[in-house]
Amino acid sequence: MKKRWDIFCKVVDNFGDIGVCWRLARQLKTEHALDVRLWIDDLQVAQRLIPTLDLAATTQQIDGVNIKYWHAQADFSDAAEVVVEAFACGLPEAYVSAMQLQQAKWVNLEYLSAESWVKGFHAKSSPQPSGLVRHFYFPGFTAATGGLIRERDLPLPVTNSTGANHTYQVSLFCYPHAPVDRLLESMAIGTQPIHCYVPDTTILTKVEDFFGQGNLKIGQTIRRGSLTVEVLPFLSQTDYDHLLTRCDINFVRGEDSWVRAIWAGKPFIWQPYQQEGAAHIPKLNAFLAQYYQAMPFAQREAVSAMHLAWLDITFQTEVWQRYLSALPSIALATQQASHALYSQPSLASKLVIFCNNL
Ligand code: TRH
Repeated sequence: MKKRWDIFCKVVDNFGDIGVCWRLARQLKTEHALDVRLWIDDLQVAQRLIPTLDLAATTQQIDGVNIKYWHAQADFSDAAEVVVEAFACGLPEAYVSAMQLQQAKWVNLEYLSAESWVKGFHAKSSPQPSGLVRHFYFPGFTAATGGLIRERDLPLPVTNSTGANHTYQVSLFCYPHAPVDRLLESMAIGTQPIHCYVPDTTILTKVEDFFGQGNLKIGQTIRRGSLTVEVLPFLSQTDYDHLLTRCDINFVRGEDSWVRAIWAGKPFIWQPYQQEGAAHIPKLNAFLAQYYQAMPFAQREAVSAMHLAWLDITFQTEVWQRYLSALPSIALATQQASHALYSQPSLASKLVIFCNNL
């Protein structure tokens, strides 16, 4: 059993890198009793998800995880037995030398995708000039991949009633190029009352533009037609997870909030991270085909149309209305699909077995 693990996290942009690494670090510590150091190169971004993080401390312990500030002058002389390089972030040269002495096991944690090529690349290895071997670990949705990040004690997702006369609670987290104004307009003109929570992110200006009101404040609510928008602070990761479980519909993006929406088990619309050559479109389609495979055709059509419209500035109100009309059956299918994934071993437990067998 290899006890000492290091995770290296470079915050490239957004919150997904730290979001995934922080979750994984805590699970390795609390569920597998490993000694985990999490190296983070940008404490300021990390602090938004982990509010108790001290920006001035180069070493600190939170939830049992030893968080190290990753900077050029840090001491890299002591390598762990297992090293997780998140998203090909690159390891410091001095640290790789220390890994050679230690004969450390080296795993690169890749991005999540439901595409079929993933199973062919998962667990492949690449010998390095240093004599070390780098292994590729792909998260995924099937037994042939590295699994999905999920806490061991996470309750099974449950569905709220989405019956008539119920105000739908919606959470909205997306990239700023999403057709936010058209979505809000569709919500405002519909007959279904909607309460939309918007955590403070880069889309706030788009919300302000829609209401024609600058400088929306945290905690403020604002109404138009059937729509009420409530501005939330940027939440801690734990509070954000709770928000997703409370809402009837979640708009999520990237990687970590996407997986979290799956575990919340509520209908969700995922906006993939935009990639060069529109590589995010096959990624989206592969996920929809995989996740909703058991869903009746008409509902699958409504879900798929909604996801594609959400990528497009010509977003049509009818697509949103069709989605809402199908919501009770989408909710049921979402819960079933999430339950099916829940029965698979989690990423952290598969990763521990994988690394112990290296
Ligand atoms: O921020 P993201 O767009 O991250 C992305 C993706 O990971 C993408 O694949 C990657 O290439 C790019 O970063 C670099 O979306 P994601 O992955 O959902 O991460 C957001 C994290 O922020 C997630 O852990 C949830 C958390 N969060 C909060 O803690 N509080 C909040 O209020 C909100 C809105 C999010």
